[in-house]
Amino acid sequence: MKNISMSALGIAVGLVLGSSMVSAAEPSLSDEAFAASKRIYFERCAGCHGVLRKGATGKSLEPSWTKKKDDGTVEEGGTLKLGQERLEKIITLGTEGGMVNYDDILTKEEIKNIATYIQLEPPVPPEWGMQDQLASWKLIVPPEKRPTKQMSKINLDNVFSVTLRDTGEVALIDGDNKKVITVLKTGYAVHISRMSASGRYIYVIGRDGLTSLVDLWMKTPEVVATIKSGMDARSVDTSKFKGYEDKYAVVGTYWPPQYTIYEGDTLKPLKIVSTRSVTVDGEYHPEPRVASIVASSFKPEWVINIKETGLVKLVDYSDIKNLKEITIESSKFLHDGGWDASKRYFLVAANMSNQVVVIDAKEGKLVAIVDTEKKPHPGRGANFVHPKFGPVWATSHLGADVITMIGTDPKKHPDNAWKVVQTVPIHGSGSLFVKTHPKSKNLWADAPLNPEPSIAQSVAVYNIGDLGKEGVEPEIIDVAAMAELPETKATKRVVHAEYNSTGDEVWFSIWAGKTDSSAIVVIDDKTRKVKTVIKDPRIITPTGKFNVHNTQHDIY
Ligand code: DHE
Repeated sequence: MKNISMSALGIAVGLVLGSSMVSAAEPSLSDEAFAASKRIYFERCAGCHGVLRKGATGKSLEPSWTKKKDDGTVEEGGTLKLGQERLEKIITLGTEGGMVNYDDILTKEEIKNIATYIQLEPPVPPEWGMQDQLASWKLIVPPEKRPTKQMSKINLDNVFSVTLRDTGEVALIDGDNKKVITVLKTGYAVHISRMSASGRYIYVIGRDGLTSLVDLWMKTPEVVATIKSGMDARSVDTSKFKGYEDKYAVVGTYWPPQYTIYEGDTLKPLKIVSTRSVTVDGEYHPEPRVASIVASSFKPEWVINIKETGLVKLVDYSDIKNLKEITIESSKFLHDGGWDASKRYFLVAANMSNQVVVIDAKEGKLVAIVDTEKKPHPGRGANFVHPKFGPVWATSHLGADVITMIGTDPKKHPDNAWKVVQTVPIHGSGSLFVKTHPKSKNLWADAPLNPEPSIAQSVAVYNIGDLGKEGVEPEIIDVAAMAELPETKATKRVVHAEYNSTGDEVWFSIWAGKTDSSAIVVIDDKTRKVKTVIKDPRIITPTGKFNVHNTQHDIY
């Protein structure tokens, strides 16, 4: 069994020179442990810390910060100054800053090995170009063999595509009768589902970069095409502008750092564009990952947010051969975001800068960079009319126990536009998603990454009509208890609210352990009481839920 170590040569030299302390301090792993840790790092850590470990939502984990120096002391001047023991502790227990505890996810041995692994130089994954993509492309049912009209009687508008995080699947659930229509194999730890402009196709992106195209018109919806867009991905969207409906899809990858444009109904790759470039600070970055993507309704354009560089790209898809990109300088570590209610302004969290960036999709320029509390994390955010400040967009925070509201109406409420008009307390930090619906009077927020189980298992709900009053407090609802699931070791994190198409029900996922049976809790939005608990042995680790109508029309 060969050992992989940081500097085998250095150790040999050290031994020859008689400095045995060097070899004692040098982290090393067997080939097997290295390969297993590499997989765990990719599945659990790379999303926040980056494949090259330069840091983004998570801190830099390059050996200069993680590894003790050869004399056994820790690096000075950095924020981490770690070493094996402290790394193991952090991975086991998590941190206040939003890193989850892994003691109920990984074994002690895995934690020990991953702590060692991140003190070794990161292996660089291969590139993934056109030839690789074409070789991975599977057109399972070509367009001419697909139905020409909807073959089932399902109310497609109210279907939910539900991520089953740890099984590499999505469940399609009929929102009318709450029955699972089908469970489809997709990529590993699917991240999001997005709809084509017509509402016929669902595009599902796996963390492993596998893009799957689902045709809802079939009697039982099926995956009709797949392609491996890269090794690591989070975002996908489609061409939604008039005249381009269902024509193109675009997938952004974390690795390689690039986006790819596809034929909308086949996933045939048409063009790959690298996002490697210089950051807003003027430094070259080798891994600027594609975070959120949205489709403009003003122009044939996608808004593509590049995390590490802090650049927002407005990509004109009207002429793919002569592709035009507008590059907007904003703020670093762009992550998730959504449209304001008018769909003219896109608000995106620059989460590690504690800011929200506002882009005007009509004028194609930066409008504002709004300072907020620590680590805003909106999902797509929530739009509603505030009783005092007019139209606002709200976000919750990973790093602060508040909800932030930003004014979004520069015409009628110019004094409030692009300012934080109010913050209200939430039951804890570690919140990921807020949600409302144009027909609802409620604003909901989860807190699944809070280290305290009673907080992670509950949600906060606000009366929108009361937000103008002094001392607003939310109602806290223990949604995990509503599911009446058996006791488990893992926290039953309640995550991601999504409304049904008529806006009178709100759905929450119970994100439990990967072998625990789980559920989706459907709450009556008016009474805030449980309406149905969707249980099915196939529902394992449900997280994101995407209602066809709301996703198709960007309603949130
Ligand atoms: Fe997400 C959206 C990245 C962890 C559930 N997540 C997004 C988006 C990005 C992103 C860039 C925006 C996509 C878009 O709109 O085009 N997420 C990341 C990460 O890098 C991170 C922090 C770490 C990782 O390894 O992936 C991460 N995300 C998670 C989770 O652990 C969550 C809670 C559970 C899960 O399923 O993996 C999770 N992310 C989601 C969901 C959305 C999302 C449900 C879509 C929200 C929406 O309403 O649109």
